[in-house]
Amino acid sequence: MIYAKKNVLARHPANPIVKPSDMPAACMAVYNAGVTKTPAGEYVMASRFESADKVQYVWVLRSRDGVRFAADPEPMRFDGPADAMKEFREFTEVKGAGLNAWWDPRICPLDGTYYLTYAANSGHGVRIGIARTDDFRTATPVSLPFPIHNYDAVLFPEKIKGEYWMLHRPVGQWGPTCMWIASSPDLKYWGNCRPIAWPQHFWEATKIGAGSPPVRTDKGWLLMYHGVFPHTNGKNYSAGAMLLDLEEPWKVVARTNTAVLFVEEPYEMIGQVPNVLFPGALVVEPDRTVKVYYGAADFVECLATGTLDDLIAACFER
Ligand code: BMA
Repeated sequence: MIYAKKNVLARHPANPIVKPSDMPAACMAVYNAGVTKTPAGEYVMASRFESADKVQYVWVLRSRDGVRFAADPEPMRFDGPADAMKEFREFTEVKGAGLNAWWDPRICPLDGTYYLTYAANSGHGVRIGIARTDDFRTATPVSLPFPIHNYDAVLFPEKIKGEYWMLHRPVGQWGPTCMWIASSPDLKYWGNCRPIAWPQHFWEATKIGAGSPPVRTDKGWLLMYHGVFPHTNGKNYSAGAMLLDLEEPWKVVARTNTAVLFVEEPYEMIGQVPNVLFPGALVVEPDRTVKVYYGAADFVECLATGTLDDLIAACFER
């Protein structure tokens, strides 16, 4: 198909808005962040920070305008009850290497506090972790919902039908790698697992996965997701948007035919992993403008802006 030129989302002129030199410690890369706007109007970014020895941390940055972020002096700490910490260490440290391997945090406001979902690697393979934080300085491990080969998890910001809900992304073995949903009474024990969205278009042919936690709109739960195309020289990541039914979130209401953001700028092409545009947060402002935060080339963090109405309209465009 040939599509008209349009800018559903426009890159911010200050891009990349966070880069390794902005961090207060030696940094190989800072990217794939989750972002939330607090009721007090502060933007909090939980970034994936890679130290000079390639260990992964979550490092928080804060902002008054959603564009200029200042990093906390130290990375986020994990602390909590001994049994939760034991389990957390068991699945975020690579045996022998002691690697602190938890990354790609997404932030979801829920139950008056904040939950982080992240990918955890212990050397067994990647699995999902959930942690809770009130201050974004210390996080308490909550659970590690599924076994390995599952990540790109985002929580819904409210209970639906009395349960917590989460999108997740098991790696397909005999079928396509697609987005699944699950529900839980307590954020620890998860069930009702079912696939809900598959790759449909060339730009997302290899796999799709949730990007931002869903945001309630009058047309459904709106979220950003990533789609991957298998070029000869490596994977190419783009961003699309999707609407899920408010009451039955396993039903896709509409999704973008085309990518709404795809690799165009040098900072998306040149980095640790070229041609990666990885959305992790969607912030809707009171004036119905939106901020979409995305990691670029597994190296820096970027921002694109637009309007809620354009993003929703793009989901329905055929
Ligand atoms: C995925 C994740 C992301 C990363 C992407 C591109 O599998 O590990 O963190 O941005 O690959 O390298």
